[in-house]
Amino acid sequence: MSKVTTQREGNVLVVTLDNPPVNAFSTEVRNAMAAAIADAATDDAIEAVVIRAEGRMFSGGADITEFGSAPVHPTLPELIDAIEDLPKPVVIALNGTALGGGCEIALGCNYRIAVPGAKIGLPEVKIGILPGAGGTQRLPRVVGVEEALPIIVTGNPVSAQKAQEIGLVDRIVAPEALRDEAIAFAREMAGRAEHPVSSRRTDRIGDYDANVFNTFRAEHGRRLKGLDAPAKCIEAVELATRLPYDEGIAKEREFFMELVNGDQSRALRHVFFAERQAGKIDGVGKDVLPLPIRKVGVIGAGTMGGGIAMNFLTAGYDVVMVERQQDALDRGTAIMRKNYEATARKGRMTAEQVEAAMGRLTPVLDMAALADCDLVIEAVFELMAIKKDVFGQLDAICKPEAILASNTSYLDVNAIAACTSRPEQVLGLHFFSPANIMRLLEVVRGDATSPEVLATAMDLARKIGKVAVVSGVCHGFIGNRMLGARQDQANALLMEGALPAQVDQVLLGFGFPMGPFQMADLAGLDIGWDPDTTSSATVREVLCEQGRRGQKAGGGFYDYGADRQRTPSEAANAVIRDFAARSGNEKREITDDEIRERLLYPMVNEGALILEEGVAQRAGDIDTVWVNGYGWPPHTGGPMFWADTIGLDKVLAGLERHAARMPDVHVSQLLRDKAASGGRFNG
Ligand code: 3H9
Repeated sequence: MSKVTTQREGNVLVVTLDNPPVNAFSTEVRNAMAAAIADAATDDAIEAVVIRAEGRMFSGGADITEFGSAPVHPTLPELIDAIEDLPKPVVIALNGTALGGGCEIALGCNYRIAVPGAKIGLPEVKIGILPGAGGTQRLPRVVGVEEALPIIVTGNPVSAQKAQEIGLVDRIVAPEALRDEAIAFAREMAGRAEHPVSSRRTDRIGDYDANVFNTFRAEHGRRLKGLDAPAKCIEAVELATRLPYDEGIAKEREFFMELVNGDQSRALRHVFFAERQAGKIDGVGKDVLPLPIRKVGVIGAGTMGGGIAMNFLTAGYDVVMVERQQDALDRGTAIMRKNYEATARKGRMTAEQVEAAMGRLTPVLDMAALADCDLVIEAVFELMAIKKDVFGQLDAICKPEAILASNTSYLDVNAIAACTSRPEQVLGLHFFSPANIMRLLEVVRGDATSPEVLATAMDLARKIGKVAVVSGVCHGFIGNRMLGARQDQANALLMEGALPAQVDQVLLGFGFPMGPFQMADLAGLDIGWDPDTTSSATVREVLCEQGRRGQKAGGGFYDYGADRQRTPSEAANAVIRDFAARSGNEKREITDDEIRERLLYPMVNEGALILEEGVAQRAGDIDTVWVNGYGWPPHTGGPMFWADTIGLDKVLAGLERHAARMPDVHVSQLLRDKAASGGRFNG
């Protein structure tokens, strides 16, 4: 079936785009649309055009899969120019989301109408490019510089209402009336002699605060540091204020080509597709339908349990939350309410939504209340004996068809499943703290976990807004296992003469939001530390014994002031130096390059082992875990994509160079093979 069709409605030509799933402007679509516009130009019976779309949105923009190959004519900018140059009015009817090229095509039309639920935006910056089909030059001319800058530089869309306020949309109409209203609008405009043409408008662009660009750069400086695309976006908008349209558009094209062929955009496009690919489970086809989930049980009302429960409450599920003591239950419930209220204060929830979410929560002390839950997730203490006990009880209490999940971060899900009479209905659902905010969910597939249960977990993850990645069973699954490889080296580096601030700084410089020792301080050094059995055997133990239990205690690897700012700690460094002196290592100057290689190459190696063992389905899944759960900078694509980019032979050579200092790192055969053949982890 054709992806673009035309219908005549009297003197109006209706051009309909139908290219599921997101109506992307592929080569085929661009060709067909250009042909329709050419027909409209030559047909005297046609006095106006309506562009509309079928499906659940208007368009997700250019077809990103076509990036990286030579542009094919008509390009999107050429198509949009043809629409703008048509000497007959063109009305676009936005039936929903219109992003990137979808928004740019709207800017090329004379009139824009939208349904109330439409979201309109230019998210190109999020995939490391700028709007390259006129967006940076037309949008400021239509809405003014102050409104255009955040849309282009943050990539966040605006609602139809906001779009109308700023002049991006002319009318808002009900979805069921959209087609007819668009035709009526086009007919109404057909009689006029003049129509607004975005590229020729001068009424909105001249009047802006001269400091707007510098203020914007200063306000967003930290978030945009190290990224190529946002800087180019700002520059392009600035040029729109200074250059004639044709010259501005030539600069936009130049910037676009530079960015789209750069490493950052390649990496960000990889992240985009890897996240979507991660939702697909090898061997579980679309014919495997998810099981119905209406009521969810959560065991534990601590930070983790409460955060997990909030995900489901927000998404409209009924939740039963179980604790052993009334005061712990009350405390947990109060924190959840406080978190919701904070969200409401930021304008991201209404007071009614807060009450509705809390109204769906049933806090209880008795596990028997879980009997009719469709899914129960336990977030109790991370000890196998306790988990086994809980699963044994759940098996007896829960209805036979209920799914039982553990939020374990490290433990053997197969051993947990074996305590039940329904191992096929048991799996791991590993949330990341704070569980109501972090996007990652590791779905841990036990040997016996059924395809239906896996499909249900992936479907649920999508419904609660998570990026889900399937992991096999191993100690720490994908994320924590690789984190362990990094932490071993971070600790070893301290014993060889480095200090926490130097190690952390290297990762901050790489683009991580925090380094391993900052992270340890934030989590608390006393996780898993027992004052009764402490033996002063590790730096961490001694720091805990000294009361340096992390940021919450005012000190850990660093000292913290009242503002929670870290400063290097003489006391902690003395402990480290003392251990280093007794380690037998010769103290030496360690370069930042060595630190980066020692921290990151063993992670890549661990990722390769994880792939080799089949724990992860694909390299992109590992990247998705690290970008969404551990702050790996997305513009480098995740550990495996980054390794592909710098070259696997280089990674292998680095591992071999440092081998004597890393006796526990066993180099993966997969890495060796790929390095030898010039291969990549990601396709
Ligand atoms: C652009 O327009 C450039 C111009 O400025 C200049 C050009 C010269 N292309 O996300 P979903 C696939 S740049 C190709 O699950 P949702 C996606 O991979 C573009 N494929 O749906 C998935 O495939 P699969 C600027 C795309 O409803 C399927 O569609 N635009 C594209 O949750 C469903 O996607 C953007 O950056 C695409 N543009 O969300 C917007 N978009 O089924 C990028 C999606 O095989 N897209 N696919 O896994 C999005 O943000 C979301 O996909 C959207 C829908 C909000 C549209």
